[in-house]
Amino acid sequence: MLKITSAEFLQGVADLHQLPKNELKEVLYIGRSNVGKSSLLNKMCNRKSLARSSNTPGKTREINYYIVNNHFYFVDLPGYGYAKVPEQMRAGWKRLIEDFLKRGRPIALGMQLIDSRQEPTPLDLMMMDWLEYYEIPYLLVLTKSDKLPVSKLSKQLDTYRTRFSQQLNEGCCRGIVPFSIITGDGKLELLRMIDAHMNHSLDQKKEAV
Ligand SMILES: Nc1nc2c(ncn2[C@@H]2O[C@H](COP(=O)(O)OP(=O)(O)O)[C@@H](O)[C@H]2O)c(=O)[nH]1
Ligand SMILES: [Mg+2]
Repeated sequence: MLKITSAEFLQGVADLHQLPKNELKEVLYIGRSNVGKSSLLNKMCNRKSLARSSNTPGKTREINYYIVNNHFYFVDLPGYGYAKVPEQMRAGWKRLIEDFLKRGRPIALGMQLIDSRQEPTPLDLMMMDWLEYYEIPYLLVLTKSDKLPVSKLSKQLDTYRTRFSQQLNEGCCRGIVPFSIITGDGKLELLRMIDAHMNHSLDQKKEAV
């Protein structure tokens, strides 16, 4: 089981020329503003405020790199979907994310976060389409699972599994995981999945040599 023993903020990237040059594996955190991205990242690292939990959603426009165990990166992509963001900024976000994905970074796993109480938004679906297109393995992480009664959460999981059965069976979606920073629900599962994908891609590389 993966154990996170150290995690440090490395850099914020606003211009893709600033991306780290080494080839450490990356785990992406993707989701709309306020979905619980910073909270998830902090919880995974057992830290209170490694990733800033912002009160002004839509403000972070940088791709934030964190180095974990001196061995791989957690990459916090800028949140999207904040209603008050001007159209120009929205277009800038889209370009940044797509240019980033096009670069063919060594991405081990994407974490697509969606609020467990809600349906995916059009931008969530667009992100999933991009992950599929670039063949990046990803998880759907249903955040704030503590806010739903157990029976409703399990119903919601069924709904998601049915709706995204094609992505689960034939595409790049590797699972749907409920998560809560309050109860710790999902944390072990996410650590296990990150670990598996990290090693999986290493093995693939070895085989290719
Ligand atoms: N109840 C509950 N609240 C959460 C959870 N995760 C995040 N939040 C709250 O949701 C809000 C947005 O979280 P944040 O991590 O800043 O979202 P981000 O904008 O996606 O980075 C904050 O008030 C968090 O405390 C969770 O698992 N359970
Ligand atoms: Mg945040």
